Amino acid sequence: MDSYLEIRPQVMEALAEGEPLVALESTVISHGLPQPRNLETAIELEQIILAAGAMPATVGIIGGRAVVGMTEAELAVFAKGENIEKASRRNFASVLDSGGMGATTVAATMMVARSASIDVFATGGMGGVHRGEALDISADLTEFGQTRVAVICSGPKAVLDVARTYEMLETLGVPVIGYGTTDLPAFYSRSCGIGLDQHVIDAAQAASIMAAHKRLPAAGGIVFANPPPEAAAIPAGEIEGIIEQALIAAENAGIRGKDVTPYLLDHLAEASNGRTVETNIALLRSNAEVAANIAVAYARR
Ligand code: PSU
Ligand code: MN
Repeated sequence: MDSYLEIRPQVMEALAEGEPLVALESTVISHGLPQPRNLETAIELEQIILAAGAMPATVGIIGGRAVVGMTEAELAVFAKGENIEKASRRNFASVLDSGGMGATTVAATMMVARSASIDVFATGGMGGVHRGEALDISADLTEFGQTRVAVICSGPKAVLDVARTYEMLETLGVPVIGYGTTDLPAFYSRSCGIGLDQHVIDAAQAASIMAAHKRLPAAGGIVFANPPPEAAAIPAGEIEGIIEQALIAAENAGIRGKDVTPYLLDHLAEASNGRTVETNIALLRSNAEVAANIAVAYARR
């Protein structure tokens, strides 16, 4: 096994037995959700995956290795967020080399999941093409183009240019497959007005497409787009106003690079009196459960 990985025993065992596994990222813990909801959620997502019959493996960089299967104590340290670098592919080696801690983004977690032979990964919303002129495009997209992991998420984050993100995914050859929907969800919203021409109705069908996809040369990632639960979703029209305010605030504060997404999520949480946080958690839970079901169906094949 690649030496940059530290695969924990319970994950190693599940891999050896051919049991279903679901990877989880740690940027959402350290930089995406406020305390103490972030730690509660990180623990709960693992419980949901276990209850659905799969092994959870939260990924983070600790002491020069990419840990696959963080402990609860480690999750608690990441939830505190002190000295936890947001690590994507571009700065992964620096964080490893520093010997410090790094919270892995979608891109970095996909890379680690592939190295560890984990085929399924659950998160909230993916990164993508940011609005405006800055040519700020998340490395999540290029990772999807090259790394074969099925990622269950609720579409691109609503703060992005969702239409351009979808076009970019098409260019990169990434299947974007609605899970029980024919509309592209946009994180907080069940629909953003973009229709999907590929969809599945259940986990077995998702696993079947994954198996076909694996047969292709240089197969990259797959997006399974699972809309947020009806009760927690916020209609796009209702959230757009505060997103625009958040973008203006970020611009005025001179926020750039990897700080943009955490800043925007934080701003939305405050401006909505915590409503976006509850939606984010509800969709994370749902995505974890769907991911576990897909992992179980895939492992059965
Ligand atoms: N999903 C969430 N909350 C988050 C993220 C995803 O519900 O905070 C994180 C992911 O780790 C994703 C990152 O990779 O936001 C995107 O950051 P950027 O736009 O800087 O690539
Ligand atoms: Mn960026």
